[in-house]
Amino acid sequence: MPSLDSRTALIVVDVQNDFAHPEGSLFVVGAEQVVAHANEAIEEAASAGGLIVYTQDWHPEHTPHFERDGGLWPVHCVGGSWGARFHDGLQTDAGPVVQKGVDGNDGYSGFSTRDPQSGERQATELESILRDASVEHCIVIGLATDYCVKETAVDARRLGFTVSVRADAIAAVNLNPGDGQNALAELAELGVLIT
Ligand code: VGL
Ligand code: ZN
Repeated sequence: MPSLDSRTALIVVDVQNDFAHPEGSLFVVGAEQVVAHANEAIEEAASAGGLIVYTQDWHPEHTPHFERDGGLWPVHCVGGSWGARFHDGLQTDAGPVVQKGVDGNDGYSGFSTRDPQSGERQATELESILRDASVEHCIVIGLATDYCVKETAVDARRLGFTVSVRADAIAAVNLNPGDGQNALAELAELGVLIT
């Protein structure tokens, strides 16, 4: 496994109340462990001189992402709401925050968003933050394994980074039983190391 150093970025995906707090609208079972283990990972990355970047799901009140507007999900992570805030237990001062979903764009990856009408993809600032810091390896943790963690890890591979996912610091929505396990299997196929 690549050692953790200044060429490593820890990407902390969407550890926000709606996913990570039991009262959140899209609470992910197992998220309590994720907060604790994410903090450990943040400490480790920080002491090794690695870059830490947080992502936030950040939706408008209405978006085709939400069930009430024709999509899949209950209303969650509406920008500026309690649900969109980081979980209180998370150490949040270790690096920059990249928001996705802003302007009603869809998609799950921290690296890109997708216009729900045209399907057009647009990069977020995540890749340039990593390139500016000469990052080579990404460690992806957070929520949720089967959506934003997976898509962020897939994009990181596609962009040429080596990637690992820390299994103790992720949890899955599991809309269908096994989705989380299947996501990890797909990632392993792409050469993502599950640690
Ligand atoms: C996510 C479902 C909807 C995630 C975001 O962060 O994995 N999942 N929006
Ligand atoms: Zn969302």
